[in-house]
Amino acid sequence: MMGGQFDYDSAIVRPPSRYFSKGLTTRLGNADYSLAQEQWSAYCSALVDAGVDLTILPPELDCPDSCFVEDVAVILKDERIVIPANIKEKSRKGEEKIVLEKLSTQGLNIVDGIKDPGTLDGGDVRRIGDTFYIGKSGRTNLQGIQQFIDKINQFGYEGYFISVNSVLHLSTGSSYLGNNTVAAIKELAESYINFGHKMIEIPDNEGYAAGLLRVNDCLLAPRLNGRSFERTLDNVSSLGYKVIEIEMSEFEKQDGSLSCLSLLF
Ligand code: CIR
Repeated sequence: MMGGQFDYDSAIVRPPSRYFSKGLTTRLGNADYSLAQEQWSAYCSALVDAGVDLTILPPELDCPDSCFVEDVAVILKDERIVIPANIKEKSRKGEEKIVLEKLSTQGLNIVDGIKDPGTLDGGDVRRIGDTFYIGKSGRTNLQGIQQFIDKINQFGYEGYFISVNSVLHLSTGSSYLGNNTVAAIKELAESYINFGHKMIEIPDNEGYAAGLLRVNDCLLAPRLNGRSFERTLDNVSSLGYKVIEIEMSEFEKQDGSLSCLSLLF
């Protein structure tokens, strides 16, 4: 355990479905399909530049949110274990099938997943070293969290929940950057600080920038409508990663952030 947490060589991704704009959203919605495809391609290129081999699966036509693969499972990459999530939203049920099949053919071991009445979206799970934090959110409930913690305990990890109220998932409002340092919006910062982590606080007017994604020595950072999140970029610059900015306007409209577009291992 505790190989480099950010040493990834593989990822599963799925392009946006042509019904992408019909997906769940609490925000603007109405995403543009061809722009989303373009942004998704740039995202994939960034993962490849960061040293990752991609497995591209087809979209699930009945599930407009199927590009958000992070939500369907949690991978313990050092142990090559996959814990299937249990996404609460009906319109997303079934997205996991092809992803789990593919991970299994790639030699990962799929264990029993989270079961009703427990619900858990992968986007609510963040790992920091030997600890997993799980967002108690509109999607992930306490039963789901308890089941997840029981499972990871068997592999030597511990888990704690963090309440998430102002954003969709824990990953929407926070990301782990390495060296015990987390970037988080105000609502979540205090919890991580109480658990002993160093904090790069995301300014209120740059909230979407909390969804950063560290992959090997690269840090993927979102850009919205052609604009960089300058203060956040400035704050993370001292960490020394190669920053790759990705335009995310269409995914933001559907409540998605950088991490949700891939399952890395
Ligand atoms: C949903 O509401 O489920 C999708 N529209 C967005 C999911 C984003 N996933 C993530 O942040 N892990």
